[in-house]
Amino acid sequence: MAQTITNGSFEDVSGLTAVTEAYGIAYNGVPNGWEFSGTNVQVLPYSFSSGSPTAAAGGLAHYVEAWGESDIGTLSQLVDGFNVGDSYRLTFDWGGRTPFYSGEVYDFTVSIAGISKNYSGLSTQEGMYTDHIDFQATAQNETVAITWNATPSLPIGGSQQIGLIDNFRLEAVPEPSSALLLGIASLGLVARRRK
Ligand SMILES: [Ca+2]
Repeated sequence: MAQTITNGSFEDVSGLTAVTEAYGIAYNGVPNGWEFSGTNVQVLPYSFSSGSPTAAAGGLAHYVEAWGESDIGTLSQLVDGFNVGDSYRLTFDWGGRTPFYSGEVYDFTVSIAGISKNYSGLSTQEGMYTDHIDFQATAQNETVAITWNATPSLPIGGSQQIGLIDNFRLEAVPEPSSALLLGIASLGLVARRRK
């Protein structure tokens, strides 16, 4: 069965507050299906500014990012339906954005089932990149989370995070042994048909 992340593409902006800013329409508020521990999280169109990245393959219109001075927060979602011990892959698209101010960085961590990946650097890039985390389910429920880390040494009074993320999706990964057995079974079927 499928383990579905609700609104993993951040395309559902219903209920959020649309705010017309200098660079385009931003949607303030916690994205549907998600929880957020901080205060400043936004869903933004890829056209938000000249520095926004080009949408990743698939061309979906919005991504999510958080910003602030400190303790920016964690966006998370509890996902149901895992089989303990089975293997899964969490895939997502991430990127930086051309900074509004010199020296802005991105620094965030994506995690699930006790496995995490950190992304950090100077925000000079405009592209979106696809990465994934392979994990074994440790429970029927697992939390998908992205934490924007505070970086107090930065200008404008502290952190100004512009790390962004989009297109969280999950898939089950067949165990090598299972895949091998399936392969052998298929060969057996083919051999039988040839007789
Ligand atoms: Ca999207």
